[in-house]
Amino acid sequence: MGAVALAAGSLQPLTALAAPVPIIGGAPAAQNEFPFMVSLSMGCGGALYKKNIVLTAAHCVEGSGNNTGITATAGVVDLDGPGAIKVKSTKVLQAPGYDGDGKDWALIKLARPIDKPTLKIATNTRYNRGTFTIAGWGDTQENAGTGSNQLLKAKVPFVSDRRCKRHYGSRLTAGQEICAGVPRGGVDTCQGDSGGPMFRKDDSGAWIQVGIVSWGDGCARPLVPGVYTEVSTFASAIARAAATL
Ligand code: 4AZ
Repeated sequence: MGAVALAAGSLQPLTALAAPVPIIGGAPAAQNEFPFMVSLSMGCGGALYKKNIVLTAAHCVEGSGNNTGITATAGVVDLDGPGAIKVKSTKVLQAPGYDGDGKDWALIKLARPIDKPTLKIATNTRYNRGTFTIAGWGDTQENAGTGSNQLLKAKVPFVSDRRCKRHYGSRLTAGQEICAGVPRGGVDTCQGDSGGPMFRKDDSGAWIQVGIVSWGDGCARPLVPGVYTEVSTFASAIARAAATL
């Protein structure tokens, strides 16, 4: 669905009782730490691809065409806090050929530009490795159903297609999907994080988006990675689609 649900799982350390945000493997993001993060009113996350275009997941939208029914909220970590920038959508473009299996990307055109930094997307497989950052306002536990008002962040390592298929088998569309997760579980995206970015630093130290939160079996389960849209595979299609909006 929406934001990055940094799923905690149920095994919380006792010290978590005293901590302000008792999320295993997750932590609150600082104001302006990820200025490209967007919360979408249908309960998904997204990232500013252009100042007036949000990149999100295809499964977060209902098709393509004029659409003024989505509100994007940016510029804040606290969705209820002051200073939130809220802009309505004008159009939605769902990945051509999307049928629920792979191709899980979509673009949302905004009624006006948001004056925040954009997040560049990976255009080749070079950064499809290493450790990724995930962020979002999604559920903090599997089946919590509530989401978080605060933007949360966590780090998850790349998981190879071969290892990811040990759990998902042929349900994983290798080449269109990239997996990430901690083998022991406890850190993950979850419902409400869908559409949000998975990103890392590139060689110049700039954030680069390598994934879009897409799906998984539950959240933060041991040996069950999260599945993300492989952005590099769709980079040219995304650029071409954006140019038509
Ligand atoms: C969801 O339902 C969802 N653990 C998103 C991410 C993951 C699972 C479910 C990955 O939107």
